[in-house]
Amino acid sequence: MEQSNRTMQIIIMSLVVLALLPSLVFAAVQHVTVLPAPTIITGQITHTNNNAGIPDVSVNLTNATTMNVVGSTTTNGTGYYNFTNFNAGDYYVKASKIRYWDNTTAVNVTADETVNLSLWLVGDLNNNGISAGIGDLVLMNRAVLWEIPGDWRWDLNRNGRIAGIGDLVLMNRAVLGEIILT
Ligand SMILES: [Ca+2]
Ligand SMILES: [Ca+2]
Repeated sequence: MEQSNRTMQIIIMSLVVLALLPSLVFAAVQHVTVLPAPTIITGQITHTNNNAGIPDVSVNLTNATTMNVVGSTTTNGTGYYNFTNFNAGDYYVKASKIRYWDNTTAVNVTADETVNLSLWLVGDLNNNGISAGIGDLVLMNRAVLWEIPGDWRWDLNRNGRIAGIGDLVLMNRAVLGEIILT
């Protein structure tokens, strides 16, 4: 009788395992497929005027879904940076350094990616690598007089108005060496 009970127990256990098997296998497969591969982003941050690498640029990696900053680094002496060991997905790469306009780009990371960005010096309207030179002042004056169209780089006081009087005042003061445009 005891032997028969034991046999029955084994049979029931076997049936339970068999019944659970498909969901166990499914769970295992699901687990494998949702594990994204770790990826790498590398790139160089350069000057818009001569494509030379810029050192000491802050580069942030933001998850585009959660908007959490998941990585933060600084460019080396030749403007290169990298992010390692994060999951594939949608991200923003943002480069910023004082005296330069920020630059951000969206990137869909599926494998290792190269993301290069260029930075524009604030107040360098003619893009010759010198902020608040005479050529920049001439351009600002002409845009204020509506002789040429300006763009967002002409909004030095960041009030949303391109080539306004406030922007001209800032450019004048920078040309005179009273302030440094940032
Ligand atoms: Ca200039
Ligand atoms: Ca303005």
